[in-house]
Amino acid sequence: MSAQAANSATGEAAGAAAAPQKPFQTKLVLLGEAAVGKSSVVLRFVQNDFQENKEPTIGAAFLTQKCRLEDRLIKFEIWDTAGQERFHSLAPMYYRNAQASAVIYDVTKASSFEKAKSWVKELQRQANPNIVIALVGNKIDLLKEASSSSNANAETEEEDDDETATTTPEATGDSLRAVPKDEAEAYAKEAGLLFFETSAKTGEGVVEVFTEIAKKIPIDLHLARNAAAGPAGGNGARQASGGQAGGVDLQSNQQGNRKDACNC
Ligand SMILES: Nc1nc2c(ncn2[C@@H]2O[C@H](COP(=O)(O)OP(=O)(O)O)[C@@H](O)[C@H]2O)c(=O)[nH]1
Ligand SMILES: [Mg+2]
Repeated sequence: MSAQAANSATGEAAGAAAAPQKPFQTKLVLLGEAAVGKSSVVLRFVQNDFQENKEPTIGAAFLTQKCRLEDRLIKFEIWDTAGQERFHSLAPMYYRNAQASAVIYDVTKASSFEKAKSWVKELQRQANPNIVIALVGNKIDLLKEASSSSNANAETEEEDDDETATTTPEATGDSLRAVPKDEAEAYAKEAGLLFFETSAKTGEGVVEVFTEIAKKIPIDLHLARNAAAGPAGGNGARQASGGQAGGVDLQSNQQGNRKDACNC
């Protein structure tokens, strides 16, 4: 394995007082063009942090995060792959036994959406047939930024009513958006994918991606398979849950006091 299994951040610090339920382990692989924010989305999910100039991932990085979904404890084992083409041939190693995948693109970059679609095709052809795939358009904070700064510009540009200069996409409110949400959503629906838009920078939508993936993974099917393959791991044990129905309640990194499905 030439993969760099570094960056081994684990989200398992807390929870010593919790009942010793063995979590259901689920392998999730992140795919997408370089620089769309794969590592940043995971960093937001696992450590609730964001780095403005994140260094590119080499090979792949491995991180874990535990979540509670209703009465189930789920441990995401996340493989964050490098997006560069030269690492493409390593990808099957990461998605081969994955139960879930988040395929990420940058909403301001059309080519990254095309690349996301090609990852989806590859997964649908070659990955586990039950794999849960989420399509994730990241960096939506840039749209909001652009829209507020271009509103300010709009007034000064009004008198300059020439067709060539001011009708560029950059001059409009939704300027930076290169992938229309409804187009991506329609594609996701047709291809049977979950769909989200996120900002790793602000955190918007990130927890929902993992919550909805966790809900969609056919845990009982996987448990039945595991049981058939060997002694059961005790995943069926019940545990007192602090999580809301249908939500994911992370077991660690509890910063902040968010009211949605997850505390991270
Ligand atoms: N504005 C903004 N920048 C982001 C976001 N996510 C990632 N970035 C930036 O995009 C660059 C690439 O991010 P990275 O996570 O390394 O992308 P990766 O190659 O797909 O893993 C970095 O400079 C990040 O700070 C986001 O949601 N919003
Ligand atoms: Mg990366």
